[in-house]
Amino acid sequence: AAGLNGAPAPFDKGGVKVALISYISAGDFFQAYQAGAEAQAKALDIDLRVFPGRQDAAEQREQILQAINLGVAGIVVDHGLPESLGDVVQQALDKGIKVVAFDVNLNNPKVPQVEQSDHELAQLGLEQVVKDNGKSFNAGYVYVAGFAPLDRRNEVWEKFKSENSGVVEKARFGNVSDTTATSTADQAKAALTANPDISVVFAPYDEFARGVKLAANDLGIASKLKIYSADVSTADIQEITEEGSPWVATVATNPAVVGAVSVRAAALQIAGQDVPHQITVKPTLLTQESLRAAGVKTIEDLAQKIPAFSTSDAATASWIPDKLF
Ligand code: SR1
Repeated sequence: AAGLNGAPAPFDKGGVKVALISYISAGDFFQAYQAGAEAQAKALDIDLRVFPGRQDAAEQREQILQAINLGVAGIVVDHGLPESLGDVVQQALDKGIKVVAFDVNLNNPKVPQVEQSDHELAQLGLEQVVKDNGKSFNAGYVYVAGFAPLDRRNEVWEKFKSENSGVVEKARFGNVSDTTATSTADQAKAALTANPDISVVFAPYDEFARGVKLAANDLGIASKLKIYSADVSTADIQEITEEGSPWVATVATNPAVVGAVSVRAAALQIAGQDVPHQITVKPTLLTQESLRAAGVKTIEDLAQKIPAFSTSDAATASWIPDKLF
């Protein structure tokens, strides 16, 4: 380890051990998040230990204990179930390990919380829904309770429905697993077959939207449906912009930027510097129309056109390199 010139201890010497402990690793969002965390760690000469997520709460707990035993200086906890993490995270804090949480409410004043401004994300998506469809339509809604970002987005959906009596939720479904898109597709097929009058699906997670699109294509109803999502990846951009795609808008951050912000928040704490308790990376509305018009084909294209897709000013300091993408 070479260390960083002008950085505070222990980053002046380098090789600081940090663990990234995820609940989910499968899917574009989580792979890009991890890649961003790795890029930021490399720039800080951090020895990042990545523990893969397998949607297994017991394994994630065990991984936190393993990280404590490895003698890490910091832990980034990416998603998970708060009820199975509270006590092991407290053990880490008691040992002086700095902890950052992304999208899991650890409810601990010592743990900064990173999120993508999920209320705003859902609000922007639903404003586009109204712009395209008015305030009276039959909807499908994809949701799985218990994931902090989905629960926050759900609060906005519930409020939206209560304020718009013409919006009727005809079906609710969803699954989060290592095969989220295909299992959601099976459920969507059943829901859309049983409710042929659904014209809008709010699917605020890209794996959900991918599943609904698969179902719509299989059923031959893509031209009668509009899908609104969260998240973006190069593969998503391809699916949104292809001819005849029912996936008409998404609201997203660059997940790699969010991964980088999470590692920076851990680094700042390890260096003894202040980090706000709530750290937000703001999302941007991306419509099918705007992506096509701008000729955007990849996340890299987005990063060139929209500054928020290449970097964030959250959790920065003069000694932290933050131009990574
Ligand atoms: C199962 S939770 C999935 C969400 O986590 C991140 O916040 C992404 O935006 C994704 O939509």
